[in-house]
Amino acid sequence: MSDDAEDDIILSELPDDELVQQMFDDLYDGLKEEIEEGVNILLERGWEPYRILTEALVGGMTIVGNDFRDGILFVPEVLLAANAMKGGMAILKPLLAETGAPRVGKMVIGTVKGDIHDIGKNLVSMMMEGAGFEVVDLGINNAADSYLDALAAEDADILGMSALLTTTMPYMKVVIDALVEKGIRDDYTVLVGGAPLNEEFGKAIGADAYCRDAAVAVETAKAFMARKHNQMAAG
Ligand code: B1M
Repeated sequence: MSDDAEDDIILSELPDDELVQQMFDDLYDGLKEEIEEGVNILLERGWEPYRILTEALVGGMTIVGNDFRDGILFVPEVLLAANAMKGGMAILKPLLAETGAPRVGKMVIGTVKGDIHDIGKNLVSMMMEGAGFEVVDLGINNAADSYLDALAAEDADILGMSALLTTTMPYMKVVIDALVEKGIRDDYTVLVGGAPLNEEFGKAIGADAYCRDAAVAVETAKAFMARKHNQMAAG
């Protein structure tokens, strides 16, 4: 599309389906302001924040991911797309957290050492907060000590780890082994996630569960907390 044609598009005049398609294009092009505008328009039209997140933002990022994989997009473009996505997520974050749910548990989460991908982790944090969990986000590139120190300092229930690279996912086992070594493995529920992981890997490294996406992370965390409360009630 020519620049002129691009200039002519008025997002607020597009019907929902075309607006979402346009947001896919804008995310692809790393246009943060347009993404923020699109999110606000969908909110004004009554879309639930979670629907905007999954259908417009994650949907758009999937296209970016595929073209990155296929060598059509490169790191600088993907960084711009990630930045645009973060702009949209920042608007949705307080709305997702606005449920007024009571505190159900506390989670420490971070991306593992050597890995700087944080979009998925941030999404998990947002969804967990939205479901009433208190979340301590350690950011990216975390060594085992960083997780262990935070778990102790925060009196957390859950450890969440994210890895997006096949080269960094084995580090999750290093962290779990460090918990075992300190004799505190059973004090925490360990949940792991990230695109290259699967159920089998989660089991093999000794995690309590692998979470395919943020929604599964919330459901799994809730289930583990319910079990913990039942055990405590049973004495
Ligand atoms: Co990177 N990168 N990247 N990258 N990147 C991938 C992961 C890759 C699959 C792309 C590809 O080739 N197809 C590939 C990995 C290949 C492999 O390991 N087999 C790859 C590569 C190779 C690299 C570099 C090495 C590229 C280079 O420099 N040559 C480099 C590594 C840097 C490093 O970490 N040391 C790199 C860099 C980058 C950017 C900086 C440009 C950028 C990251 C920006 C940022 O995060 N701030 C980036 C991006 C954006 C991607 C892709 C395109 C998108 C990732 C993403 O954000 N997805 C990605 C391709 C892809 O995954 N299709 C790719 C959207 C997000 C919502 O999904 O993160 O899967 P995801 O999170 C989901 C679930 O996985 C789950 O829930 C989330 C929400 O539903 N989940 C959890 C995730 N963490 C969880 C934790 C939990 C629970 C669930 O705990 C409880």
